Amino acid sequence: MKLLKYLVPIVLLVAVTGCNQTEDPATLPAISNPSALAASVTVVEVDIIPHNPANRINCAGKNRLISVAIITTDDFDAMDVDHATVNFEGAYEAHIDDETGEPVRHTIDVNGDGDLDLVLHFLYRKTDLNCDSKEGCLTGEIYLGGDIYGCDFIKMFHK
Ligand SMILES: [Ca+2]
Ligand SMILES: [Ca+2]
Repeated sequence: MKLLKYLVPIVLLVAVTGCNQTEDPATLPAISNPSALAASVTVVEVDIIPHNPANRINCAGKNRLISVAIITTDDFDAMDVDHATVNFEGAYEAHIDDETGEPVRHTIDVNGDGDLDLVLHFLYRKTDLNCDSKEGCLTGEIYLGGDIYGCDFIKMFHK
């Protein structure tokens, strides 16, 4: 079972030493930066261009699609992610269903571990990436509540 993912949100900036699964945020001492407590975010494993460990992207190819996978792990089920909310460097899923107008959901086991992963496709020119980018990051929402965040490196090249 993967119930732990709901019980152990990773609180960015706050939980340096681990997960505060029993502490009520209201009982935490006041800190000077309120934004640090604003939201709990689950950090997810991201694989830019699955099956390609080099993650090389031709930054002259403005119309190319960049595939990005959110990987299911022991602690996180990528199937819980609302794909329509996933924003990768300013872009959303490029494949839109002709009939419904909704973003198409792609679930593929990209790393062959037996668990389905969520694969998204982003039009390069709709992203904020450029030839100097060193990584690509995404944010998104979980159907039952909560946010995700994850990054992977990119090696831009120019022909
Ligand atoms: Ca990759
Ligand atoms: Ca998998």
